[in-house]
Amino acid sequence: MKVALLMGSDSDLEAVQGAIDVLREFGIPHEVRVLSAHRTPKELRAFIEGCPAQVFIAAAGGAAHLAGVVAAETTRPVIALPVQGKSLNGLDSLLSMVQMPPGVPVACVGVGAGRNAGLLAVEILALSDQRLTSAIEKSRRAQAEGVLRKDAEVRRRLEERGAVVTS
Ligand code: RP5
Repeated sequence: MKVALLMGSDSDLEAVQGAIDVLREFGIPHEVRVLSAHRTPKELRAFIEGCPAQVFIAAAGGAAHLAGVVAAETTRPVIALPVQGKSLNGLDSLLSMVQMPPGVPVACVGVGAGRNAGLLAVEILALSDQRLTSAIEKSRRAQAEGVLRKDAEVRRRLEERGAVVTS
């Protein structure tokens, strides 16, 4: 198991799904758990102590302490994934996570940015895995080709409408 993916509630699963998808795409062994910094603090600590993961992803909403609590219990990298809750469009989760006081850092991706959390975990693992580095490079090339195909398609449609698309 390389990545531990923790979420504070099962209601976070939708936001976390993008990270799970990425880890599957890159063939990264991972474990997904619902463990809360507030509601199950003892179980959370026990899990981190026994967990062999090299990277943690911690997703939570509201007063989102999960990532900071995980980071307090380990020196391995922790990626915080703020989840949009019912009240403040996720701004509460984002600020709770990104504003860690000095000494115990977490990396923080955007609100609901599950895929980026997964990709960042893969990039950290790739530091010591050339196969993963190559896989990331291949994925970036495919992504760029997708954008260039859209560029050509948009330009073609605009040309059809008589819009000027070259300077
Ligand atoms: C947080 O409280 C969880 O991460 C979740 O985003 C939020 C709400 O939890 P539920 O009331 O949906 O279980 O701890």
